[in-house]
Amino acid sequence: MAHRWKNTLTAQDVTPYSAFLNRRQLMTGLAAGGIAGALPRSAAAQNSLEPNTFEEITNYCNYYEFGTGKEDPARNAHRLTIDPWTVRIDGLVDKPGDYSFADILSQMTVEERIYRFRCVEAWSMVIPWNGFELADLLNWVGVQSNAKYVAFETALRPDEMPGVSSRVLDWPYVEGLRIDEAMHPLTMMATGIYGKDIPKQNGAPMRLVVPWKYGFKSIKSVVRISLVEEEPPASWNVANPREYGFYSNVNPEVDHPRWSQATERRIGSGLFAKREPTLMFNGYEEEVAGLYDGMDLRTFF
Ligand SMILES: Nc1nc2c(c(=O)[nH]1)N[C@H]1C(S)=C(S)[C@@H](COP(=O)(O)O)O[C@H]1N2
Ligand SMILES: [Mo]
Repeated sequence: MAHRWKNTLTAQDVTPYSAFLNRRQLMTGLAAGGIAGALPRSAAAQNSLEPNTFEEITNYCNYYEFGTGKEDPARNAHRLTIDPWTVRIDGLVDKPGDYSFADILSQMTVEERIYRFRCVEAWSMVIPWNGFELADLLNWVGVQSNAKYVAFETALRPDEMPGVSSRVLDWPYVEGLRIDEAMHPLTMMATGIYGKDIPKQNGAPMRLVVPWKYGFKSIKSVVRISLVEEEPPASWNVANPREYGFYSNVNPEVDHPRWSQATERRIGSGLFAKREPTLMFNGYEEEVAGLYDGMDLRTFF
């Protein structure tokens, strides 16, 4: 189940470099075939497919409801109360309602997915998420045939979120996907990182993860999911439509008006590390390019 998708990195693909070294040391004493077999692993490690550490993932965050500094969410998000947590699922669905997070979880199969994560600001990480496919949730509530988009909304709690007194964005934070993007098996609702409950600064108790899109599409702490007919508003697109499109697929060939998107800085790679090339659809081209057949990706950026 977890590993149907070639570009879904698995624990085997992203063996930490230290583990690889240990294995290679072990294998050096073995047959030559063993060494050759270990070499591609070296290439993979140098290509930086090892996951970021839990500390990196949970201390370098964007969650503007808790402040615009990268360390503000880690410092402030403890104020968010997540128990109880209710998600309203409404619009063009057979079973609309207010679902508790616990009810949702009890219906879903949680698995590990190690995904590349690329922020529009040109930094990236590799994150071992735990979560379930959004499609499973949507199928459970029953999507009606006229639903064309899915709209998402983050909690808005001025008492708990010091960042919302600033009007950097229109609150609540909202996002949207086309229905085929939402139903794609790579699209998940994350409920954990490294096998632990997802920390509040990363979007507890559940947040969207769309690995082939810029990070801001992956909306945190979701309280509402609506199936709709028209393209829903998306916070960054509303704030600056010239700079942030509705689709926001990772694309090294379409630059942000103020910076290049051709390369990225891997968080944790060190001050003097080389920037890495950004991959089309963040490396998930084989799986998702078909969703955009016939679309001009410069127009629909
Ligand atoms: N509600 C909400 N969701 C959000 C954001 C935000 O400010 N508010 N920031 C987005 C951006 S720009 C990115 S890059 C990712 C960051 O996720 P992470 O902090 O877990 O790495 O969350 C996205 N989801
Ligand atoms: Mo981002």
